[in-house]
Amino acid sequence: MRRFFIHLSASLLIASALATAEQRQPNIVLILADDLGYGSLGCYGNQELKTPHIDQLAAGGMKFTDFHSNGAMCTPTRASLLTGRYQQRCVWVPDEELSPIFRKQRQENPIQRWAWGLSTEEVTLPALLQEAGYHTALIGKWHLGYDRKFHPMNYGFDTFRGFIGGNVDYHTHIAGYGTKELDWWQDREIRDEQGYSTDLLTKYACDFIGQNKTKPFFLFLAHGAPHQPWQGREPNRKQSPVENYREMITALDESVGTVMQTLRKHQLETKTLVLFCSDNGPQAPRDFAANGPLKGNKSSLWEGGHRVPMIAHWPGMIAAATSSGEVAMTMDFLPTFTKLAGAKIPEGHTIDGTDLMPILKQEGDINSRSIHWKHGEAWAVRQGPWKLIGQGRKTIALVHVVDDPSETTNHIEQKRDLIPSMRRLHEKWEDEVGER
Ligand SMILES: [Ca+2]
Repeated sequence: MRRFFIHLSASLLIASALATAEQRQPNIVLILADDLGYGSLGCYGNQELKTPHIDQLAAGGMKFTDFHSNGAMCTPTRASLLTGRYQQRCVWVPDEELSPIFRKQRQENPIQRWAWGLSTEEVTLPALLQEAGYHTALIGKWHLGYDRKFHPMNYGFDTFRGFIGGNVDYHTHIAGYGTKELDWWQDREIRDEQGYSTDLLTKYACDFIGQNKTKPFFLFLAHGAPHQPWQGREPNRKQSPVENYREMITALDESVGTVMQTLRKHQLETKTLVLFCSDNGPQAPRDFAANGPLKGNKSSLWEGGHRVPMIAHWPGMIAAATSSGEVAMTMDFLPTFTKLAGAKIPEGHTIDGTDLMPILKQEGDINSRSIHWKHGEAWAVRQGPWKLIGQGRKTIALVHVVDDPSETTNHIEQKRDLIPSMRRLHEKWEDEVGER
């Protein structure tokens, strides 16, 4: 009998140690939509489109109403996501250093060929999680360098399915610009296959979850949808751009539903933090209300360029049906995920983002910091409810983006006293990240 109890308590100890380990290292699923606007989902007020699966995710988790992409375009945001730093602080390697083959391709087809890559010296989220024992996958879009030396598996991803460039044809998987070659990868090999890319990526994401159900994993599902070209599931069906666009968002919504169903099937829902967000504001057909009340679209530093949907879901850890007005940014993912994983950021290495778990658990706030954007000559700084927007040396607008998210009232005259300190804050930031 005594032996039985000893055995039992030892088992309990092991079980509780395992439970703690599981809790310490939750799975992380990050689903990134491409060019999805703030107003393009049912749960963010879209009237014409049904997105039941994403809405369900929002109803069971925390829906952010003041979340921002670091950039107003794809590549900058992705760099900040992977590094936890302002993309302006990251090291970028120019094309002069690219391989001779790539340089030759570029000479032959210079139009729109992207000429930079994120340095492999950067400390990246997948590499940190990999070191902490996670199995890591990028399923979807990369867009941080075309050359093979910028291949995602050189940055800490154990596996890669998807495309390197900014977009592909959803049916043929031919690169949208650049070489016009097939851009569809299985790890380090280019391989063609049949299928609609959103659905293929969903399948690979679910396969990866199934293969890794007993160990911690990081799944970065970086959908191409609803980035151009606007193509529905049937390659030969005649539809308007808006009809295609709606179908792309439906496929994206179904992808979220299928991923969640797969997590439930493997009983991983309570062991997995799921985040859904977009990399920048919309580029959408003119007749589609992509941005709700916001002004501006992709590439703009009005709210429409960078305020994006963000939903965090984790039953048991994040209370259901809550909504957060906290100001957060893409670069916050790295510190959040690495802390959850128990991963170690090298000593002395600068991270700009902030751990979001206190917000997700409703135990703290981070609104005292200022956050910054720069897009060409355009710049913006957010401090509390105020956002100052400028172009070069010129100050263009001061807006109260909490009361007036549509940015209809410019307070540049009435609130003149706020401007010098905000400008100084932004200049200090520019000096710090090396943007001036
Ligand atoms: Ca994008």
